[in-house]
Amino acid sequence: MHFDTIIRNGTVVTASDTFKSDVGILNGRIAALADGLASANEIIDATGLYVMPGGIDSHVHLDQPSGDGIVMADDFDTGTRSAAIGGNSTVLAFCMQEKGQSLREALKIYHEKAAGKCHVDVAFHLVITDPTPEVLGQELPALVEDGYTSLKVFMTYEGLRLRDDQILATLDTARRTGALVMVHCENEDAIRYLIGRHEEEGKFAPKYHATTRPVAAEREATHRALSLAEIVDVPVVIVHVSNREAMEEIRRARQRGQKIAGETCPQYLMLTADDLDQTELEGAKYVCSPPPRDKASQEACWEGLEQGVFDLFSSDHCPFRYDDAEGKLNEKGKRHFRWIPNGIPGVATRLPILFSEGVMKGRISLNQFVAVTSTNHAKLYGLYPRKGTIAVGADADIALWDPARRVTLTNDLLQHGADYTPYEGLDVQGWPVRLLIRGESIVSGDGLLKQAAGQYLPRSRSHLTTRQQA
Ligand code: DUC
Ligand code: ZN
Ligand code: ZN
Repeated sequence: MHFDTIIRNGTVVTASDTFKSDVGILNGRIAALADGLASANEIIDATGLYVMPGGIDSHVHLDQPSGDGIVMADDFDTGTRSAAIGGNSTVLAFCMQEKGQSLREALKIYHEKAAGKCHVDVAFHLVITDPTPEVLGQELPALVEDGYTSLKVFMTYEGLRLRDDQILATLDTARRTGALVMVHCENEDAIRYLIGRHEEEGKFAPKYHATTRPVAAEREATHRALSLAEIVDVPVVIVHVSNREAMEEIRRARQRGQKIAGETCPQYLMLTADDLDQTELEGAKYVCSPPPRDKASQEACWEGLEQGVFDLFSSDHCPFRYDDAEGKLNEKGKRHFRWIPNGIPGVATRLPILFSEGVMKGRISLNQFVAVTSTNHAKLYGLYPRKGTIAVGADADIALWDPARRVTLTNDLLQHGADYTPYEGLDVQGWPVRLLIRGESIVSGDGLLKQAAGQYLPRSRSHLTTRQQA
């Protein structure tokens, strides 16, 4: 058989297996996994490299309106460029419904933002901020049929948060339609109350972002979200879990028999609230929600990854420039933590950090790495088996990893729109030296070889909801 491309002499790693094999690629798909493949237009020598599914980052914010005068640092061009540099072949971005807006209108806008700009494949989660009877009764069911099979709801942020009855109604629609709901779990009323108290006490520095969003506010909301899901009998994903108490809520709900998924992110393994407590306004760089906690919370999140409490390791890439009037240091943000936009960049650093800190330091296996960074994302969000694995018939979305390559993370390397990385100066071992998407080489070395080759991906329903449906 003659292939377009053969990847030769590498070690293939999937979520379940590690084996020596050549990979034959034809028409953008994996056509053969066997030794001694010989004939192809292009032969890539992967001696000493791991041949892994391209990363799938299912939690990425790009070109999202972020409040008065605040501009997100990445659009679909820079954000997906950075994703590719970091070894990702697919990202799932959020399409945010404005109040009063139909979901179709919102999607039209986001498709226009993305059109012709994406360097990796892209799909959208819907963010439901206005769950009117029309949105839940008509629009959402039709959109799930059209391949928008997941959505996010917020329990925090005035203007975004849903009340419990609205969450229940949204969950119920998800149950009927087979959509998968992601929940941002923090108790808004508690946070509001604490912000008020901090204001009375004259506490305005970035570090108070963390003290106004305590673990108990996340734990309580996590428990409530899981209880609401249990009441309606529907799966949910608890996103960006930062600490042990919230994680244990997930474990307990599973023990009760609930079908749920959990996600954690690099910031909860690598940062703490102390990073927000720095001279001048440097701490603003680390403001995200939920906030990074403490060393014990980092250990808990590692444990959650090792033990499978977390299915997903995502970046929650939500980039703002630091030294910028439209970013972290906007005029109001300089005076009060409450106006510092929430979010940090991380789409390019997610995989190298977990590879280095997790695989190379012996905390997780190579197969766990692939599961939590790619395969589980594909399964949970309706892209499997086309995406997320190395198997005959799958898209040839392949990252070649050099486990020996040492890199010091610097902002310039990441090619995103932010003017900083929270991980500046971090030494990592292991790097994605080449990325193929649907068989085409997109990244080699530190540069993009091909521009805007990404495609939009309509999705099937989640493995979690299809098993649940009667
Ligand atoms: N939640 C996210 O998922 N991302 C950024 C901000 C937030 O609150
Ligand atoms: Zn969130
Ligand atoms: Zn997010």
